[in-house]
This record gives sequence, structure tokens and C-alpha cells, in this order.
Amino acid sequence: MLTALILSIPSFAAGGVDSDNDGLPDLVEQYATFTDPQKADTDEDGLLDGEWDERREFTYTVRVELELLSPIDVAQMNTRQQHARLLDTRAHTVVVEVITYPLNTWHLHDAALPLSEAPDHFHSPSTTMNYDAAMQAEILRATGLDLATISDREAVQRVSSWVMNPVEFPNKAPFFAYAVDFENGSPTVRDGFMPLFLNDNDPVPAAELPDYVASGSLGRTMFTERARGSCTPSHILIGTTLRAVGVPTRMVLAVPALDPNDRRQRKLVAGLDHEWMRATLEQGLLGLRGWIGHTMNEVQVGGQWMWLNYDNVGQRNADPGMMGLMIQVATMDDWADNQFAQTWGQRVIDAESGRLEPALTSVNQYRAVHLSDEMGPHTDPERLWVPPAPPTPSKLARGKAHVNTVFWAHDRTEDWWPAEAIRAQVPEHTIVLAVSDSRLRCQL
Ligand SMILES: [Ca+2]
Ligand SMILES: [Ca+2]
Ligand SMILES: [Ca+2]
Repeated sequence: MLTALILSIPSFAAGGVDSDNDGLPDLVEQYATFTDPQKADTDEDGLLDGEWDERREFTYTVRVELELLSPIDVAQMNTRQQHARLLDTRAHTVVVEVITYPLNTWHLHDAALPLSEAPDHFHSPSTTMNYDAAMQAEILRATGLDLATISDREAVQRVSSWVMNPVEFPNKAPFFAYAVDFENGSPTVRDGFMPLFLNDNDPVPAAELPDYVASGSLGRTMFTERARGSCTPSHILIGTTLRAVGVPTRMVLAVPALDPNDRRQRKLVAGLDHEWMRATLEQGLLGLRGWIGHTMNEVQVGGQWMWLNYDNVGQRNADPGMMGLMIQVATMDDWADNQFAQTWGQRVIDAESGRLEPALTSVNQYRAVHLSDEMGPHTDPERLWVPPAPPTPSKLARGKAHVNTVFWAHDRTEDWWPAEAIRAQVPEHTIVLAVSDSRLRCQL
């Protein structure tokens, strides 16, 4: 018999009805944890399905412990594809435990999700997603959308595809998202950040700076200039166009499950049991180094917040093309709400001068402390999403390789070298090539 239990369950960003009152919404039980949405204790062991370890018993999960640069709001890390809780608070960092559900079946059911209304402010103009009536009219005219007849999912797909069309948006927006504060409601480059984030070789005259900063920070300016850029400005632009057609949209920041710059963390991947997950992570991390994070949109479709990655609606967390396994670390109503310039941006500045505090493992704001996976003891394989065959590294023709980085060995410590680094001797020095195929051997 089930007795009353004291639960310590974090609030879930992925909300909805919880019919059996076990702390997990019905849809999360159906498509992520595979527990019974009508039964509070599916395995009848006296512990509710929503208890931290119980939610792993009916599915495949990956557990990551991440040390993250503060401030982090763990509530923002609870989504429909992952759950998170705080383990430790340190001087400048927090340690967060994340349980992810890489074989969830959300994408098979998204189209049939029931509709619900999101609060108005998620589709109102905001600081960076600052659409106006003229922009709204132009989007509707250019895309031919009839909002009265199409579903919200179709609206997301058509508008994001339109923005991603290089003919419609041929220009490049500059990137300096981690250099900008929005203290007075308009983007301003922080003191001292200019040389690093703005192109030194082509300095922007002071009088033109506000316009230049707007062209990489504000959705309406990018729309007018038909410019999109790297992930952050692109998703500010996409978010602005989606809000303009009434789709509730916000911003998320995701990081890989480990810092790709650290070979010791990369070795954690080999400890995973699931062959497909291991291969997906190895492929996703291949060639990644330096400063790695990914901004996306989160759109509300059918009452569920789901990732929109450029024009991929319902982007999955495990993807060999997207860092292997993405962990959501921040959820923002608007990009202007974050403190990334003071934190991660400042870290980039500090790295240039060689004084990184806290150390972590590189310029990045995160490091993996632990990585493991588990197939729950009650898992029914029929219910899991069947992943495609494990990705294999692309075969390179003899003598051909993509060389991503070349540097003198004595310029960097060996710990910094990416996993795919190969060494070659040249007179008096060792040169290191970072390539995109670890099996390649070459001679200089
Ligand atoms: Ca439930
Ligand atoms: Ca249940
Ligand atoms: Ca139980």
C-alpha cells in the first residue's frame, strides 16, 4: 500500500496535468519517463514515480553532474527532456545533477498535442524581440500565412524556414551577444569588451556604434537589414518573427554534456554503456574546442515548450550533429534578461589575459564532474524511441582531411589538445593539427 511520502521534486518547466499526483505531468510520464500517468507508484515499491531515482526506472537515462559558473537557476534547467537539481553551491559555481532522457518519444507525438493558451507576454514585443505592426504585416504578406487556418506548429515551421532561407536573409549579423548589457533597455557594449568582440581590423566609428550593436542584438533591426548571424543573433531574429505571428517564444542556452577542451572529460564518454549514445557523443564532440555553447529558441506548440533549433521544430537533446547531447542551462523570456556579459563574457576577457577564476577546465562556463548512463530495470524496449544506427566517423579519402586548427605544441599544454589532435615534427618544433577524423595519420 502506498503511504504518504515527502517529496522533494523540483518544479517543472514542462508542466501540464499530473493526474496521479506523483510530481510528474502526464505527458512527461508518457513520452519521457514511461511510468504510468494514472498510477502514482508504477512499480509498487512504495516510492512515487516522481522521486528522483524512481523516474529513471522505466527508461534509458544519462546522468551528468555539471559544475556551472554562477548564477544558475536550476528551475530553468527542468524541461521536457531533462530534469535537474542542485547538489552544491560554491564560491563562484554551482554543481547541478542533470538526468536526461535521450530516447524520449516527444517528437512522435508533438503534432497531436492538445492546444493551450500561453500567457500573452510570451508573444508580445520584448527588449530584443522588438517587432512592430509594420514588421508583423510584412511577415504575413511575405509568407502568405493565414493564422486563422494553420496550426501553431505549422506557423513555427513556415516562419522559421522563411527566415533561414539565404535568399530572403542574405546578410550577416555581427556576433557579440556576450559583450552586451541591456541595463537601460537598449544594447550597450560593456567597457573593455570592445577589442575582443568587435573586429579590431575594421574598427567601428564611435558615432556608428549604437547602430552596429543594434544590428547584432535587436530582432527588428536584423529583420530590416535582412541579416542573421551565429546562433544567438539568429534565434533573436527567429524569435522576433515568431512572436510577431503570435507564437509564444523564448530563448534557451544549451551546453554540451562535458567541456570538449578537456581530454579527461572526453574520456568519460567511453564509460557509457549504450553504444548509440557513446557514438552520438563522440561524433557530436568531434572537432569542438574553445568556447562552446548553443543558443536556441523555445516555442510553445500544443501547450508544450519545445526547442526550435533554427528551423528544426522539436530538436532532440541527443543529436550527433549538435554536440552529441545538449544540456539546457538557461531559459530566458528575452535574451536581455541574462547576465552572460558579466559572467561568461567576462570569462572570455579574463582568458585573454591568462587569469581564469574559477579555474573550471577552460574558458567555458561548465565542466562535467560525472557522466554515466543506465537502462532502468523495468524498461520496456518497445516504448523507447529506436535510434538510428550509431553514427560512424566519416571516411576520408587518403591524403584529405579537414584541419580545423594548427598550433605550435609549445604554445598550449597537452591537456588543452582536442582528442583528434595529431602531432607532426618539423625542424625544432612540434606542430599540432586538430582534424575532424581521429583515425587519420599524416606526415609532414
Ligand atoms: Ca503523474
Ligand atoms: Ca505515475
Ligand atoms: Ca515506485
